[in-house]
Amino acid sequence: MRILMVGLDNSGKTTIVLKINGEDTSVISPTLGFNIKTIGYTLNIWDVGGQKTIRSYWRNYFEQTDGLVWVVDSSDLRRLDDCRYELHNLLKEERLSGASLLIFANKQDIQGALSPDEIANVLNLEAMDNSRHWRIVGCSAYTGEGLLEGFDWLVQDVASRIYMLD
Ligand SMILES: Nc1nc2c(ncn2[C@@H]2O[C@H](COP(=O)(O)OP(=O)(O)O)[C@@H](O)[C@H]2O)c(=O)[nH]1
Ligand SMILES: [Mg+2]
Repeated sequence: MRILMVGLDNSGKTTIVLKINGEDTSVISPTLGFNIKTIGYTLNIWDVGGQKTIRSYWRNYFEQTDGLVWVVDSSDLRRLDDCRYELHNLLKEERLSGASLLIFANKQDIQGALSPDEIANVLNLEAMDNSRHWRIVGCSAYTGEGLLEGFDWLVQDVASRIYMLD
């Protein structure tokens, strides 16, 4: 299973991965009944936006991507327009059209952070293609809240499409 984690720089991608890797208990899936690390997955991480975007290079990964994780800094209100633009831009990629999309509304521990519903509104998620499998989950890479719920959904959604587990 190949997962691509993307978002503006500073959204919390590295912190999420450190939290997941540091806490074994946080990755045991209650619905699937196994640790997502044991099923074997590859995770690539990419900062988008500004000059860090090297899209031609990252295109090589798109073809093999089963699950896409888009990470949002829910407290960074000034960059939400950039965030929406970059997300919809990425979703135009033909080769990502089959990927399940998990949106992490991260940094929910910060006072004043927008809720997942508010983030969904601002990012105009309802405007996405009907065929897209997607879900938004509020999380905090600091407390770990929401991380399991999000990855659990993603892994299960991908598994049901690709590996036909039941
Ligand atoms: N309060 C809070 N800070 C966070 C959270 N996740 C990440 N950060 C902080 O946000 C900054 C950017 O995080 P980082 O993981 O480097 O973002 P990346 O550029 O997307 O990899 C760092 O200072 C992190 O400590 C979170 O859930 N809550
Ligand atoms: Mg990083």
